[in-house]
Amino acid sequence: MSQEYFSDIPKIAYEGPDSKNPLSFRHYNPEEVVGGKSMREHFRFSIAYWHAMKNTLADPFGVGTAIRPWNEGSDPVEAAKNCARAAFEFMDKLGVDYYCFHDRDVAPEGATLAESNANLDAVADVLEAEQARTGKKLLWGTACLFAHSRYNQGAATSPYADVFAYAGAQVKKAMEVTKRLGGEGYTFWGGREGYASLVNTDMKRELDHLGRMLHMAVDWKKEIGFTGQFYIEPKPREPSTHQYDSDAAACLNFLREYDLLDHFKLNIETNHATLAGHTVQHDLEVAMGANALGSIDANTGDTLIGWDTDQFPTDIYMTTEIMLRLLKMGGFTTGGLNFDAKVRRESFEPVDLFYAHIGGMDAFARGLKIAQAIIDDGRLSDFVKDRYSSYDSGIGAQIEAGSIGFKELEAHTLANGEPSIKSGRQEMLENLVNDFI
Ligand code: XUL
Ligand code: CO
Repeated sequence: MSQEYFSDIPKIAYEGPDSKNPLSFRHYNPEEVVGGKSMREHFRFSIAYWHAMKNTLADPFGVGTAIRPWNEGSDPVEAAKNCARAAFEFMDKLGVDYYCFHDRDVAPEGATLAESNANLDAVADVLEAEQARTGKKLLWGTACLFAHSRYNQGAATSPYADVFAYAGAQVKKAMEVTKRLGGEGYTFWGGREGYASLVNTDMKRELDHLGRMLHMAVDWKKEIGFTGQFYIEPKPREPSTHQYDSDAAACLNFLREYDLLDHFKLNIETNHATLAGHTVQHDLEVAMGANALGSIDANTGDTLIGWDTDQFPTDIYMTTEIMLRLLKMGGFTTGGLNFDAKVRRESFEPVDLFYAHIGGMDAFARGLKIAQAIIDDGRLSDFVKDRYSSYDSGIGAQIEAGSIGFKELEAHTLANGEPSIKSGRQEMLENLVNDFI
């Protein structure tokens, strides 16, 4: 290996809950088996290249603060190659197996599409070599269709057909590079696929165009033999005022309407669900109900700020809620837990990237152990099962089977009288969950 960027940081090891070493895992023990599977297999942790390696920590009020020596240098493609090497050194020391990227995170945009594509190929050579050297893998790739000024009014939903064409060309290349690197998925996050105002927007036409773009991607996937999973990542707003993929339910409706549901799953991001006025567990349940939960962008927001602050997840209640759903689903297949999170601009040193990821991984390890204990205990799921048990036989079973209608419901009610119902016991169950935390 060439230059070391984290020479003063050792490989992060599991030291157990009593360790006082902040550069160690207290709970994430990759080979420890929980519920029949190692922690490493449960989580399939991934770093988000754009945040971990590239984010300068600028905000709307101030310049970047981050010290990131791997991004320095006068030749942008050489700097991008150094960044790629630093990313693998980081993943290796952290013990994370996967990464995710946008095309423009890993290689700089050139003056033309041809130049941008050549830059991407040149850096992909390094990524491929580093993957082979370390065994690390690409969880998913994506195209950045929101940063360049040409996309200021959208990409697939831009009013300008030439912009649609540029975006399609960019997705085509990003898919090819993702395939070349053995990517297990490909994500579509509709950064500016929405509107700032309806005063100048033909919404129906824009939605049709978005459907067209995704169909073209499905066609291209077949043509090049890319077998990774496609994901849509819901988010209600920011940067656009309204984003068409606003939440899990809106995405599923869009996919059904445009006959795309067979080809896509959802990549649910914690704080996007919160911004949509839901909880992450809500959007996970909506996705699971349609058999469409594919992957998770793990982060958290700050309710006092209300922006997409992309903070590292440290809340054990939240990780427990996420892991309860993931265990219920039987775990990831192609997806994983991608830390779409950035350190605060006050935490500007490279070592802060380690503290942040260690914290997220430990929080999920605790969430997993707690969720498994709640499942093993069985009282919570038994309660829910019992709550719906009137549908297991009699009139309930007939309703579920679709074998009766209003006439039978009327006859039943006339004979049955006033229904007897039981308490929902919310507080008792909240106490029960707390007993495990
Ligand atoms: C933005 C966001 C993106 C996607 C990938 O809020 O989450 O980084 O994950 O485009
Ligand atoms: Co995301």
